[in-house]
Amino acid sequence: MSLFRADPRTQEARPDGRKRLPPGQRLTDGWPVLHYGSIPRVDLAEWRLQIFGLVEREVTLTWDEFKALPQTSSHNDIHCVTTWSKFDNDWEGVSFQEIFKLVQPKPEAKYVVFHSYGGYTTNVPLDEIQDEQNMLAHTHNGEPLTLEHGWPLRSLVPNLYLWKSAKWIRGIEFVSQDRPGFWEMYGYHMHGDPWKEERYG
Ligand SMILES: Nc1nc2c(c(=O)[nH]1)N[C@H]1C(S)=C(S)[C@@H](COP(=O)(O)O)O[C@H]1N2
Ligand SMILES: [Mo]
Repeated sequence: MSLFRADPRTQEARPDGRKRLPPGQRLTDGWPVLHYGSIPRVDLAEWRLQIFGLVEREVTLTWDEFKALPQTSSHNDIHCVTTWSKFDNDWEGVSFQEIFKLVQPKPEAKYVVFHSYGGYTTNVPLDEIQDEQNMLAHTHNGEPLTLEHGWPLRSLVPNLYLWKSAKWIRGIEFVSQDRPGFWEMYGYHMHGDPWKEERYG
């Protein structure tokens, strides 16, 4: 049986007018697990989120401090560069807007680099994460993230290919110049817009 099937939702338009299913993508019902290397295990008591670089106030949060920040939810679709898309995900977590309030990015900050436990990194333009649906997510469809999907916390940038959404996040660095992360150094696109098929290069 195929993971993929015809679904009328793939023909829908987004509020921004773009087709809901980006070019070259197929819809899946499951949720494939993709990452490089092994799953890092972190004790919540030791877990830290470090927010640093070009900000007025560098901040390191414990898990309790993170959970005490205002929480938000979002509903969106995710798109993996290996061509699967998963529609109608419900996420809960903290929006990047809250993080910006906390640390106050300096005007010269133009990009962020996400750092994960285990060493993974990925780069995203700051402009790209302004919207409310971009967040640090701990809950998916009402359940805490499973270990393989990034427990306890992942970043979520659903308008870019999913490699830009770092699982097991431990740091957010604000930088002025774009800097390739893990897959970007291996030839993945610096930006990664699924509607422009910015897969590689
Ligand atoms: N820390 C970390 N985050 C990561 C990766 C990784 O290797 N390590 N892989 C990325 C890639 S290539 C994809 S497609 C998505 C997959 O997320 P999922 O396993 O929850 O579907 O995670 C992204 N985030
Ligand atoms: Mo990926």
